[in-house]
Amino acid sequence: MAASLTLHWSPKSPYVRKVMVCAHELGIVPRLTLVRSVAAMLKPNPAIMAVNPLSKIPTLVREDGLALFDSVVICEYLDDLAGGSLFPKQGEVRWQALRWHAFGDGLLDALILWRNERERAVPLQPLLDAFELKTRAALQMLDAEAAALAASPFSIGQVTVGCALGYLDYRFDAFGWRAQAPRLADWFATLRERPSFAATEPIDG
Ligand SMILES: N[C@@H](CCC(=O)N[C@@H](CS)C(=O)NCC(=O)O)C(=O)O
Repeated sequence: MAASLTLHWSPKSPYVRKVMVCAHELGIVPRLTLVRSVAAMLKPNPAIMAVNPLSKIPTLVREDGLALFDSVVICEYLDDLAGGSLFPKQGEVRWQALRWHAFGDGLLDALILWRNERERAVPLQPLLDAFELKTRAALQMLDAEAAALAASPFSIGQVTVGCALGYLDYRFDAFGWRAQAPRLADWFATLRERPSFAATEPIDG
């Protein structure tokens, strides 16, 4: 029987969602043992730190004890394990996939810092303004690339951009991103219908 993999997991984390979307796409969800893990910047979690000193999720622990992180590495590992094509090996499609992957991750990093700042007792307004400016610009760029996102082979690029948009829905509902990026919104509406995305909608709890 194939070795099982333990994933430090939360239904709220967009980076964990990337991993789960990949696992669904690759048909290897049954190989994952999910361990509900709380990772909070202000409260390092000893259970995660035992395998990942950075106390971040996702962290994947193999049966031989090796812990893999972060989501970038885990997603590629799962793709390799399953013989998938979420990480195109060569050509222009590879660079486009990696570019969208990096961009989606960068947008998520900004959104998470934005949310942290927003929730402070006295947020720094110039920082909030800067995150909003970058997010609007990111949406503008992705909206211009909506046709390319739809036409390119499905890859880690679409997975990650989709998880970033899902996080906007989850934590920035009032921001109304769809009105700023209508073509992207249409693309995302189709993406959300994929079983891998439908099965991993963020939830509280
Ligand atoms: N670059 C990392 C980011 C992971 C990350 O920041 N995860 C958050 C949860 S959404 C976390 O673990 N935060 C806890 C912390 O920063 O201490 C990845 O792609 O996996």
